[in-house]
Amino acid sequence: MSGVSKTSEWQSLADSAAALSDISMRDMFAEDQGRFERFSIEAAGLFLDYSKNKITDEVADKLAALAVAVDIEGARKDMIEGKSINKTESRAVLHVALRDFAARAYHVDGEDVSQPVRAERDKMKKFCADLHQGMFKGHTGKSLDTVVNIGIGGSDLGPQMVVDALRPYWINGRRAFFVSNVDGQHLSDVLAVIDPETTLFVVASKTFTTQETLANAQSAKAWFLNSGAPEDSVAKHFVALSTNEASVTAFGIDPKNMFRFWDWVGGRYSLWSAIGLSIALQIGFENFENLLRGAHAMDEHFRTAPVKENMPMMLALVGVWNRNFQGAAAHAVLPYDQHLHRLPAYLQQADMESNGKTVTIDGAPVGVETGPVIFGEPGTNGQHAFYQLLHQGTDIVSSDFIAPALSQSPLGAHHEMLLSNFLAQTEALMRGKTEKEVRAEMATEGHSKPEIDALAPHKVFPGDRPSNSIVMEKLTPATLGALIALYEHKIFCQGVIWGVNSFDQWGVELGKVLAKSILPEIAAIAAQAQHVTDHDASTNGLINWINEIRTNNKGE
Ligand code: G6Q
Repeated sequence: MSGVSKTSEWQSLADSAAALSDISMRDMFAEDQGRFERFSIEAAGLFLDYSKNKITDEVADKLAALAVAVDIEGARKDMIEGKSINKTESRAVLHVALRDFAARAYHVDGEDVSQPVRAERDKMKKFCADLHQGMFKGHTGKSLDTVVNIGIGGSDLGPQMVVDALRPYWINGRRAFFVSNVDGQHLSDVLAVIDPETTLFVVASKTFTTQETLANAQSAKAWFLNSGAPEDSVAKHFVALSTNEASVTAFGIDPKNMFRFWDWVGGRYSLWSAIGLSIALQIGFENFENLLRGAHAMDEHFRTAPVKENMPMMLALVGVWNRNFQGAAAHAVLPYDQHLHRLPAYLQQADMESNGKTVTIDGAPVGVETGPVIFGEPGTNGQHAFYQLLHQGTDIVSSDFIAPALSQSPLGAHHEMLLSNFLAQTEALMRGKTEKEVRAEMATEGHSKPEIDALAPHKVFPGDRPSNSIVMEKLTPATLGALIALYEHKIFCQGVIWGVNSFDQWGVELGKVLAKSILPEIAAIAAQAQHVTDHDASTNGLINWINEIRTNNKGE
């Protein structure tokens, strides 16, 4: 068993969960008019209501005591002070330094990193200005109005999610595309609709060794040169975002067209760094800065607020309550804002890659359930798809509902309809509908007793399904920045509670290594398809089946 499950606070929470098993949230609300006031927090332009979770004051106190027992405040201090908290990779974790515009110093290995951070941000700012004002032009003298970001994972999901989320802030006439998948269809689809003379390729890769990104970047470069562009014009159409100057240079990108960041910026925490260049080019540098400032406002709240008033901490603690004491193995992210349609995918990586771990930071079995499965879709689309399971499935799924009070694009009564759906869903999940209510309703509607007997069980909603609501005035660069930082810190706090290292991702390595060994065995890459026997029977069988088709179809 891990450290945390042995603490008296953990045991005491388990006792509370057992004691509350016969009490419904519906009753809790009926008996206590003050839940909303007590179980809500406002900070950095966001309002969190966590009252629709099966908690009491006693549980909230015990959760806060758990946070103290695992020394969450000490862990937070260690992160901000640049200690090497990512122990398995011997790295500091300092994405907060990237969005601090004050003169505060951040030290990594005794060196203040705030100056290089500022210098790189200034370089990005100048580049954006030059490109937007047409001073940085393509090789035929045309302005570059299109950006193709080539990256994957942390070098793709964040920038793409933010660019989509901030569509109302797009600079008129500019286009941004994101290519990540090594599936050639992804790049081909984009190349089909862009003009090489007006396109800037932004090759985003922290390591600059990632197979998918390098393959896409090489193919994009070949396409660009095939369009008739001379070799020396690559400098005008390709820039790199990376920590690896040698590989950037070897690829053929001039280091003066390279925007740097550092190994203390984790891939999935990197949109605030040079990795945000595609965001800044699409929405303007001032709006990019506002995104950073919004995140910083949440950082300041996270850094200074006591546990029970601390939004990321309470979101994390309620998440632990649902995951470990209420049996919620899955967590839905449900943005009621179409522009946040990539937020579930972004948080899937942020959360699952960070906390999908089975050993503690010291390598011992963790002994408790860790990160839940994260999934989601924008409301109201999800309502017509998977909410059935949220309401009546056999498993408890917790959820976050996210909505702006005001729309960026008001259109008739659309936003009122959207908001009413968001609020209705959280109420329905919490209250449910009893058999007695179903029967009474059906009787009022004039149904016969046999009809009621047959249908009533299907129309019962158990309720007691936990949800958080996160609302804001409008989805702006600043509120989006705060929202992302909220989740980053929530994930960090949960990692501290479970005792895992939230900043490594060894679980993605094995597949990469195996893919390298299979690549030469795929026909058309192999000079001649061999009968493959060096894997398990299933993998061998699939390779041989695919190879047979591929060797018979020489067009491939
Ligand atoms: C994120 C991960 C991972 C990474 C990609 C791309 O935290 O480390 O998703 O971002 O594998 O890596 P590169 O940026 O090095 O190409």
